[in-house]
Amino acid sequence: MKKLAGSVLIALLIVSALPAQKTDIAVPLRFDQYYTLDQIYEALRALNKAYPQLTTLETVGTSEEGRPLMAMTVNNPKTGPALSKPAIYVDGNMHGNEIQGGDISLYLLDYLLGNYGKNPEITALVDKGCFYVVPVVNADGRFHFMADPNGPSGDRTLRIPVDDDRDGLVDEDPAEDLDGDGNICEMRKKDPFGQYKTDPEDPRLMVRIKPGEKGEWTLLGEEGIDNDGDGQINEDGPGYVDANRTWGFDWAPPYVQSGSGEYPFSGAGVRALAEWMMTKTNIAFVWSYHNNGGMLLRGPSRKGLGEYPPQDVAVYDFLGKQGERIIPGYRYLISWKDLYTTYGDSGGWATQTLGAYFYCAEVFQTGSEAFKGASERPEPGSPREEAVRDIFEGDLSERERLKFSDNVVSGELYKPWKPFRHPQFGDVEIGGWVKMSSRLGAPFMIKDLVHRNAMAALFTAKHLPEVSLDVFEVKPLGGGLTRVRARLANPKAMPTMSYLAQKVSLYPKDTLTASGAGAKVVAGGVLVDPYRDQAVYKKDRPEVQFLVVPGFGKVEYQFLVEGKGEITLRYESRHGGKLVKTVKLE
Ligand SMILES: [Ca+2]
Ligand SMILES: [Ca+2]
Ligand SMILES: [Ca+2]
Ligand SMILES: [Ca+2]
Ligand SMILES: [Zn+2]
Repeated sequence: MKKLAGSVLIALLIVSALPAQKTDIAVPLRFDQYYTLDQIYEALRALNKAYPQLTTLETVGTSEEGRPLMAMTVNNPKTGPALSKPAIYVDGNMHGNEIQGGDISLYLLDYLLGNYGKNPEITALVDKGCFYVVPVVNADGRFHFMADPNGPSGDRTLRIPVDDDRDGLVDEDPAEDLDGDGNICEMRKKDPFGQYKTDPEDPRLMVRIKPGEKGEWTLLGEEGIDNDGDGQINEDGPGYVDANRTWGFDWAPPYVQSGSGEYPFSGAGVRALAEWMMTKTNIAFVWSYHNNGGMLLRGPSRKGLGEYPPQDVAVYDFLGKQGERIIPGYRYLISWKDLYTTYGDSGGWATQTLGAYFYCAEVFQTGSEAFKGASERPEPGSPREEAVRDIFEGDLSERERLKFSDNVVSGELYKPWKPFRHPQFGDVEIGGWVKMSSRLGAPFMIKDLVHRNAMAALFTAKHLPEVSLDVFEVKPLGGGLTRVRARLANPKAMPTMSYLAQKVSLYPKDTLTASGAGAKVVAGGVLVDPYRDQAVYKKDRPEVQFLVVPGFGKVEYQFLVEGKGEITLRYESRHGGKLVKTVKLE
């Protein structure tokens, strides 16, 4: 009996030690492991099946290797068609290895749909707005990153063959998983003239030698061999067109911006996605999830593009500061200034071509894998606090990350060095950080990350324009003339058109139109001062007014109408929805 219990226990241990199996996806979704591409698509189909009335699932394009690019729209048709409402667009995984964005996108969908009809705030949000979600932009990248042996930065780009080393061959020398453990780790070789020695604190790590010290190791880079015998190792892996450098605004050729491709929108999937997005004229805000560093980045992507209009900056500041609070440790920053310059990125395109507001979220901080007790941290408020916070959240030492791996996830994140006989280098050692480390949080932390990041997007969705149309005065002036005053108010942060879009007349402004069968509009314009009856009338076609409703504000219009019957005011806006009000003329 005792013996039997022991063997049962051993059997259980063996089962639990097996790698994660493909699980049946059920709604509500679980976020206890990163989903494969197939699981993400299975989850989208499951959500679509569970909430058919609120969701539309589409294939918007096809990747280089023929994988579908799937988009889900959340809209309640009972409150109007999708295009008639302000929309937020969310995507993830534009870089193949930056997989969290796919899981955040799924979480947002699962959260919205699961809480619809249960939580009044979410119900109202879904009823008022529209959500477009594309969990995986680089479908080939996610597929290969997860299915193939890789390091944390592998399979990042699109699968467009490029001759990286200009030897006439394409993709001829990728990195290889020489020891067959599923990871592309690092190679090192014993070398008394090497620049590294064994770390005296942790023999699994190495530290750079100081001047005059004897070396011990030479680092040879990623695991791999010289496949084409050109003397270089791993010099030309699959692809290298960057899905976030090939968009058709401020694109630059590869000698200026590496990875941009031979022409804008080189990627078939990215191009199809952009074409699809252009049909969604109601997109007011775009969120794109990348990793890593804990940043909420706004544009512009390049200094030369010029700072955004101050009214737009105010919108970004308001939403960004709230984002910092929702996701502790993350910082709201400007991409060119605080990070680096980019050409042809999706944010430039979204702001300057769609006229949307845009955040790139660089999710995950290595600081969340720190290994320090509360009493080992400085007292809050001490002068060192800022500096130490930078250490925790920025360049966490390898020693500390390794302690986290050892003590919190049973050593899963790091492979100890092991000897290997290499065809070109002879005796080497292979070891280091595994694929699912470094840029990806340990699986037990997924739920916190996806929830907080999805909630930051949800907060911006709450601040999509929410315009109301109110006819607040209908006053007979005598002689068959009536004065009609209307107010368009918006209690949310986003205006109905970004000031950047207004500045370059990117698309027609909102319209407020007055019409009636027995009525003629003889004058119409902005009501500047209702108390002193000052209006600025439009010269031609006074029945149509062009306008933008500001964030946290209002605009008022005045029409002088001749005749009898009814007058109908119609408001139409790409990002602010559509409204109609009819009033009787006395
Ligand atoms: Ca080549
Ligand atoms: Ca390996
Ligand atoms: Ca080679
Ligand atoms: Ca080569
Ligand atoms: Zn990225």
